[in-house]
Amino acid sequence: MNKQTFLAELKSNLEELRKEGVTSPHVLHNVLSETAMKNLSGLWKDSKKAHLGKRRACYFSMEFLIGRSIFNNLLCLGIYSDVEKAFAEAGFSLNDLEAAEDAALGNGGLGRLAACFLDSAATLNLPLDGYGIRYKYGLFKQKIENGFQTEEADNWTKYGDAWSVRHDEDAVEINYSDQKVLAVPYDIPIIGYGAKNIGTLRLWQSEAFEDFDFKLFNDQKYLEASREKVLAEDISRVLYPNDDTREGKKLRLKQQYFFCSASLNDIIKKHKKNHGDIKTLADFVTIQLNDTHPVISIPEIIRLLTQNEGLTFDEAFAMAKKIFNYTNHTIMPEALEKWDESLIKELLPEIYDIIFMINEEYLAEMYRKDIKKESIEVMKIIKGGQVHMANMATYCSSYVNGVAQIHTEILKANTLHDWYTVYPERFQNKTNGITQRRWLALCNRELSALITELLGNEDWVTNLDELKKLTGYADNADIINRFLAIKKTKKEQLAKFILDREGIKIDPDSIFDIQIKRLHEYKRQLLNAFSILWLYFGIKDGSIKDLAPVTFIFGAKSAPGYRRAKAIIKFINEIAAMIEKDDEVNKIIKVVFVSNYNVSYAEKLIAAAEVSEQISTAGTEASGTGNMKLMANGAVTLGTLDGANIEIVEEAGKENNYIFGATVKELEKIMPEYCSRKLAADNEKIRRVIETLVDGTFDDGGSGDFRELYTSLLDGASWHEPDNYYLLGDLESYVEAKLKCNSDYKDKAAFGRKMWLNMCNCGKFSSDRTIADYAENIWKIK
Ligand code: 26Q
Repeated sequence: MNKQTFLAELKSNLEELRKEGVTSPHVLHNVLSETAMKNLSGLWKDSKKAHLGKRRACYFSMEFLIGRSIFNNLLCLGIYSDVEKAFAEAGFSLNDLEAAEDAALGNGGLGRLAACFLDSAATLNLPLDGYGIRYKYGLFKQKIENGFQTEEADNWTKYGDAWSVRHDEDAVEINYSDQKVLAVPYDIPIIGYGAKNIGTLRLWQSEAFEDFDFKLFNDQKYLEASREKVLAEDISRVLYPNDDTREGKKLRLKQQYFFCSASLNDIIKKHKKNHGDIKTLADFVTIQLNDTHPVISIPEIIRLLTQNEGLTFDEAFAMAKKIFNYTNHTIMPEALEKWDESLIKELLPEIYDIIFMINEEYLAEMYRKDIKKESIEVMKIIKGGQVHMANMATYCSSYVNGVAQIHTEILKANTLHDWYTVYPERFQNKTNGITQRRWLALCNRELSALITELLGNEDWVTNLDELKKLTGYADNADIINRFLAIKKTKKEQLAKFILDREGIKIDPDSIFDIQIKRLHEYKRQLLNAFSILWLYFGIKDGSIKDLAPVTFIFGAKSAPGYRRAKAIIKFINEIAAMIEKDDEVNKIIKVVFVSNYNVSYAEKLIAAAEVSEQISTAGTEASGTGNMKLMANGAVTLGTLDGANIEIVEEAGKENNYIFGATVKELEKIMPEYCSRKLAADNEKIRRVIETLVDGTFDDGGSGDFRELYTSLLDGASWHEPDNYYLLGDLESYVEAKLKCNSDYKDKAAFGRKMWLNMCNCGKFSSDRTIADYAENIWKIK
């Protein structure tokens, strides 16, 4: 892209707007984005051609949580400051474009990871393209009303979608047993840093063949006239808001098949056009399955290759095994995706037949290999009337990977143990990563400037290991003071934002202790809440003195139907209100639950954080990626030895972080005999804290939900043991670590040193490293 041409065009467009008296940030956003899109179209075309000409990788994912594109794209195009200046000169402010919507086409970690991966691949100049769904409504917008979460639809394209290009010429017909729809692709450019390569995210939208039945309309049957259209558009209407597998809904399966079938048709068509022979498909294309959500691709590619391309089943199956790889993102066996056989049979009869054949193939192979009966049963693809997607994925993939060392070890030892015994060579680890472009360079421009100044160049933006070279400044008081001053600036910016958005005033001189992630029992936001109550009671009874003022910030969305998670949000808000009213405590502790936590909010929270709460029960969080973003911005981790936390403290030093709680190994011993009731009976402080759920301290709006939380901790429920995430067991050691952290904070230089060293040692957690590893050891692309 020619910077001069672009800027000249932008300036003239802005001048026009100025003359017309336009002030709408949406109009400004669209004009800027459209000008950029026009100027990068040449490079994009070239990149697309280059990707199709060689071996390439395709990332299949139900979710791409890209967030707001505008600022990131300006950064990657190298025109951020120029545009900022052009805006100012025309009497506008670039900051106003924060009104632009986030594209929240994902739930959380898995979706954001997909977005970081595309960014890294584009920057590394690797041929990787994303395929997913263009949901009309992304993840719901959250409001907090009277302490309760409420949901609203997220109509993210309301003011247009300047970063997408529709490609009607590539529309694909998708067939279900009783319905036929059109999949229309919209392409989003993924701009590599420095704009030398542009990747493509292709999102499919579902449409009817005929918008409208005129005959019915003329008969005054208005609703029926639009029936086909509504039913077709239902398929890509909304992102499912659960980030676990509770829903076995037909529409979700239709979504999965919809984008998999469309993408595979597209890939096959492009391959034939560029390379002629279908038989070389596996030489030119490799597909990464982001969890089991796109695993229906496996039977679908076999269907396409046998029905349309004349391959035999054996040939097609062999090809599929070469093409696909599967990433697992969850340890918990109960979360592994299964579909009722009857549902697949009813909706996609041909696909069902192919799955059946794959299962037969599986059985034959296991008999040949003389695998023992019980093992064969465990790994079966079809059993108990259901299709087990993780089994199909593992059986039909070249490589299977977990997303952090410990997670991969647990997969091999438990979740996919039998598979590991049969195919050990298939298993790899790919510890997750995050892109430092968005999560440091963009969200913390002040810290970026300091880093660049000290290193003398910007190389770290594409090589995060460079930050290690700054280790020596840890004992340099001037530099640490500058670093802390920047942190203070980011805290002030966040405080202002929270005041505007939530109407809540927070003190930038207090410790910013932050837990931001989806709301889940295993992530233990409730444990954090209990620890705050522990501090509260400690201050009240005088046992805790001299606490450094601290602000606990939560950001989390609960799945709309997840009752306990919603109860936890209300509980946290009740605690916040109680403390706020207490003049003895409210100068020392403040609790804020921010509303509608999303990518853009994350950028602000992460840059301002000092303590990163990563407190999942050991063995439950596959990796976590927020932990990495917070580390890169200099927050210390207060966490368990779970997921990537283990690797984080390996890199940054245990002495620079606050680790507590039972380990995976310890829990294996503890859990079978664990009795939360006895623990509560023996420990007065634990009892004091959990009794607040039932003693009338707090109001759950008469729902009985707080009592239900209480019961789940002490008595369990039909589907789980009491306190199965070990909140009460870890509570005391957690509070200890929190208090230690709080007391350490008072020594500004020493604490600043810890924070600095976390930043310096975050290099491993760049998604550039992760993607280079996938490219070399799984995709074999260059
Ligand atoms: C499946 C079927 C039906 C409805 C919903 C779902 C569904 C949707 C989203 C299941 C799972 C998810 C998302 C899972 C997720 O985000 N996992 C996280 O992945 C991150 C990236 O690897 C890890 O860092 C986190 O540890 C993991 O929790």
